[in-house]
Amino acid sequence: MPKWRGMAADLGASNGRTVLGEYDGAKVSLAEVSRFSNVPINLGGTLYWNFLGLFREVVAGLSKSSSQGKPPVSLGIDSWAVDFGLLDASGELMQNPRHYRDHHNEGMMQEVFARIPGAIVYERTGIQLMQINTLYQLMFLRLYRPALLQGAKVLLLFPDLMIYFLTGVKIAEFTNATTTQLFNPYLGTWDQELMSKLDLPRQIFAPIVSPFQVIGPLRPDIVSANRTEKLSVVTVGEHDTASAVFAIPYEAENYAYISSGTWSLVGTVSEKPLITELTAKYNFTNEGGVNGNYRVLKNVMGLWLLQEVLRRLDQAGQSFSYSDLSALALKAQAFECVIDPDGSDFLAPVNMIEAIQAYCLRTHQSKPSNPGAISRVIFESLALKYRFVIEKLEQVTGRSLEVIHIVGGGVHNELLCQMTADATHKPVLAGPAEATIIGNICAQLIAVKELGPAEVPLLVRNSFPPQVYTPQKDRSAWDQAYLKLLSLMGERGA
Ligand code: LFR
Repeated sequence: MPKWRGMAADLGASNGRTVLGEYDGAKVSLAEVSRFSNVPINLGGTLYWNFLGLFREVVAGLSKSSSQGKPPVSLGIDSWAVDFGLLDASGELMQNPRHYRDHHNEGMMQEVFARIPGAIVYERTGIQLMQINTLYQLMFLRLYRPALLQGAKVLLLFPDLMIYFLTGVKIAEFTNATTTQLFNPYLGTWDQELMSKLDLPRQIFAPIVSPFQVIGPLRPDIVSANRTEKLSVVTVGEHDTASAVFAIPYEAENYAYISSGTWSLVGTVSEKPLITELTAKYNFTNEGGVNGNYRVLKNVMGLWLLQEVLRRLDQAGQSFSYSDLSALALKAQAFECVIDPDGSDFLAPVNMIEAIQAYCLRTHQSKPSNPGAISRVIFESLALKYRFVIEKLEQVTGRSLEVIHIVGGGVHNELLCQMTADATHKPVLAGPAEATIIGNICAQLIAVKELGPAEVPLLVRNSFPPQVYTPQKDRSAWDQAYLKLLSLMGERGA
């Protein structure tokens, strides 16, 4: 019998899972209960998440584990950040939450900056200026859906929306709240002044609650239908990246991390937010961490590029898996082309393959013409971009970052892990792949007083030992390709 059993509901941009975590006093182990795809829906030209379907899946996961005789005593929910639902005065969901890649967000940064300069928005929030942020999504509503915004009583970010429909309690979990770009880390709360200046409703933001708190039991209707009497919902790092970084099995403090999934979040951890001219110049974000610290990081476009290539190939009747593409990339010519993965052409293109080919031609390079060549360009370019971000991180923190921890699904991609070590000339410690779920489970263990926050890295290391990748000795080819990336980005080499 384990000492404790809890459930993590982890909602990712392409699929979600419910997973049981068990703790025996020395190690954590995981057992997947359910896995479901998360397919956004284009309805009338707007891209939405399927909130109702995802909610049903989370409840079904709880019900399944109880009926298998393994009822969890707690539940923590995490998902991507920035997206939200609005509730009206009677607590009804007014609209399915929109997807951060919905094209209506285009141009909204400019609308905000016409009212408050971007530099001030950054200074007040420390959050990278990115079109996906809640702030810009709200600007769209304020300008083009004013009635919706006026009728809204409460705004809840995605996991908080789940928590509300599970428990009836309305909160804004800290780590996720910071990603909205409406949280002021100096004030430690919502930035009312920013909201007023943009004429956004100030009263719709819920009270901010930190991780490790017990929120309460499930609504009676859910309990009786699913035999979940003993379960409490607790707050974890509801932002998936916060949970993933919380589970890094680090030994010394001087590490960089890459939380590698649909996005690659490349950063380091800081006790205080770092908001300086230099962090502004490189658009580093300061997202709230599970421990109340801050993740100084940048979003790199990540495996989204590959996911979209796979989707495109599939549509064209060519079915490949991730490992097929990695194997083909390994055999493809090295350094045929370099792209800046964060070029705006790659955020939501109709056809990722064509977008990459057009970029290469436009920048006077050859056209990668088969799946292996395209995948190789993606992997090499990601590894080079990681190097760029880590070098800038060292510059803005004034710290030398000696190792790189890679966590998240990208850990399974051995080629990319090795390329990351080679491109950066730093050792890589890869794992755990399930960092988000493990971080979610560990936060629950803290909430129920089984564990202290400082014990997490060692517990994770003992439970899921990371794999080491050592950089190859000859750095010249990578260094040359790096100069190419810098020139594509309009940066000068060191
Ligand atoms: C990763 C992630 C990133 C966030 C992006 C959009 O899943 O949460 O941290 O920037 O998704 O929310």
